[in-house]
This record gives sequence, C-alpha cells and structure tokens, in this order.
Amino acid sequence: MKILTLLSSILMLSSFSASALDVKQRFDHLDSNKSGYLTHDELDAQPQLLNTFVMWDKDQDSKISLIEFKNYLTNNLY
Ligand SMILES: [Ca+2]
Repeated sequence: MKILTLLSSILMLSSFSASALDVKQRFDHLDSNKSGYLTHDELDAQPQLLNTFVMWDKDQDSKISLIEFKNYLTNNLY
C-alpha cells in the first residue's frame, strides 16, 4: 500500500499535462473508498493537494467532486 501511495504522489506531480481522460483515472485512484468524492482523509498522503483543498472545494462541502477536481486542474494547470 505504501508503494501505491508513493506511486500516486509521483503521478500527481508528474502528470499535470495529462489529458481529460487521465483526470478521471487520477480521481478514481485518489478516491480510495470509491465514494465519488475526495475527502481530507483520502488526501492525507497528498500534502500538495491538501494545502489547496479550499481552492478546489468550490461549494465548500468539504469534499471534492470529480467536477471540482476537473475544473481545478483545467482552470489552474492548463
Ligand atoms: Ca465540494
């Protein structure tokens, strides 16, 4: 499991130029309990994401939906 976490960190850092399809894959990967949302718990291993959580969480319900995830990446990293 530790290797998986490390791999996911590397993926998040190195795939900012990924296509829209990859966004869904990355979201599913981070959504470890498959709730359809990313929560603080699931982002514990992703400090760079936790630090910007408030910016992602547009509707401020303390969880990141796929749409919020995609919008954030689209608006800030492309
Ligand atoms: Ca939200």
